Amino acid sequence: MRRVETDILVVGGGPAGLSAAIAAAGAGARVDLVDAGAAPGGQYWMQDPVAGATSQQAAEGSTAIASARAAGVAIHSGAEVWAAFPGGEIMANDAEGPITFQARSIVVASGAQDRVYPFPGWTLPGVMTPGAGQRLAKLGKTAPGRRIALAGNGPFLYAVAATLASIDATPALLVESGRARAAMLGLLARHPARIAEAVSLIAAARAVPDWRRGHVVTEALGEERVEAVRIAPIDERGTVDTARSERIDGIDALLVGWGFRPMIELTALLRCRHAYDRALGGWYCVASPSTGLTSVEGVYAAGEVTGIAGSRPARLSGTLAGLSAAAALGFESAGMEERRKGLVRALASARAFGHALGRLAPPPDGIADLARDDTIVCRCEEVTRGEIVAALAEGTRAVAGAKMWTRAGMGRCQGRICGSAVAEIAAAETGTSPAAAGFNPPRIPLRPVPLDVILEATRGSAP
Ligand SMILES: Cc1cc2nc3c(=O)[nH]c(=O)nc-3n(C[C@H](O)[C@@H](O)[C@H](O)COP(=O)(O)OP(=O)(O)OC[C@H]3O[C@@H](n4cnc5c(N)ncnc54)[C@H](O)[C@@H]3O)c2cc1C
Repeated sequence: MRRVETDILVVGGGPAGLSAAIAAAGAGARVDLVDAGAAPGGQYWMQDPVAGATSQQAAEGSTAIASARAAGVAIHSGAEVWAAFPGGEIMANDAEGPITFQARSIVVASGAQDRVYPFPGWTLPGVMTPGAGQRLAKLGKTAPGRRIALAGNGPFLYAVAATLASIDATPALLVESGRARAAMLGLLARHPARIAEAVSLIAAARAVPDWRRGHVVTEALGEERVEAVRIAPIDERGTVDTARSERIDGIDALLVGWGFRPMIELTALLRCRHAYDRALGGWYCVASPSTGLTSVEGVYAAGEVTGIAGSRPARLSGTLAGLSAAAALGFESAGMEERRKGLVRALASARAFGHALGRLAPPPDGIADLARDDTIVCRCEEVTRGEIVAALAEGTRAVAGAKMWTRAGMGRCQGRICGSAVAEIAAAETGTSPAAAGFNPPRIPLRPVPLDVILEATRGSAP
């Protein structure tokens, strides 16, 4: 079995992880970076292993990857971390089998994933997340359909519209819950450096022939696959007015998402402190704004896992965490303290913008109530909303309790997909808050791994 001893292990090769690795290696630390993707880059700097860097984002990513290699970072691509133990032992698995890392410090930069809420018809073929549709377009140069409906909230929808347009697959319909145009203009006035990016994203949205603001998709309709969608407006009180719903036919792909949720499974396994803010994606790992250190000694966190804020804060927080982790191990260089102070200031401003954006376009209240009693909420274990509501009526109040009662969140994704919805259903049914409903404590293995890999990795290792 491969065993790697290192100063700093970075988990995640997106903008945050690559920035952390470059900074820490530049300071003189031995750094290993492990990333699940076929190539590092994460979401924003996604690399196409076949076509190479075909966009500005991908080109920035390939420059960062080259810098990391030049700084001596050992990059382990196609490797998924599935276990972590106190004391810095981390287990990953790649095509050749298990790798165990023994690190003096860890930087978790595990990013985010699309946040979804179930609704009738969401399990039909042709319904997917905007992130999945974007990935198809970016990596496969394949359109998810011929008449695409794109729905949810936030500027990510515009970014997906732009990516689809780049392969001549401009969506036919854009259904967006928000309509805070004045507030958006006010925010841009306070952050003028972001205006050019905003203008190009809005142009991508404008190119969509049918753009409905202040609406949500309430149902996907079809026999074998999605063929139509039902949409409804949001009324003055912010609730979805299903009485005024409208059916739109001729749709063969529906991309729905409600921003992102931080991937906290590893930081939770490492027992770091977490906090809840719906506008930041729900549960996120709490990290010091001046170092990136979490509540656990030697464990740092950077990027979207510390709350959804965007790619610029991801880069800045990664550099800050990498420098801080290196300094804590004694790798200090001249001018490092000044550099860190500058990073802290830039990060505060970049995060303020990202967080304000999240607060402008939160998922509408009651969005989890679109699911009916017979709608599947947990896709892995096929648990319906009605079963979860019955468990709540019998006495459970928390996400972890609903899992024990119904198996929701017990399947192979461990609740990464359904967790946000179960928390909001629990909050609505019991009159509490999603924060009070908590989250599923993650279990080893974090990701599905073959049994022989577990056996080989754990032989003679920590329990
Ligand atoms: C689907 C999706 C699409 C996005 N597209 C855009 C976009 O077009 N424009 C934009 O501005 N922002 C986009 N974002 C927002 C994105 O989060 C960026 O802000 C940026 O990529 C965040 O950088 P990060 O390093 O924090 O995380 P990421 O870029 O998400 O990188 C995290 C990396 O960690 C890896 N990882 C996670 N867990 C493990 C594990 N257990 N083992 C090994 N590796 C692991 C992941 O595979 C990933 O490569 C997108 C987000 C998502 C979820």
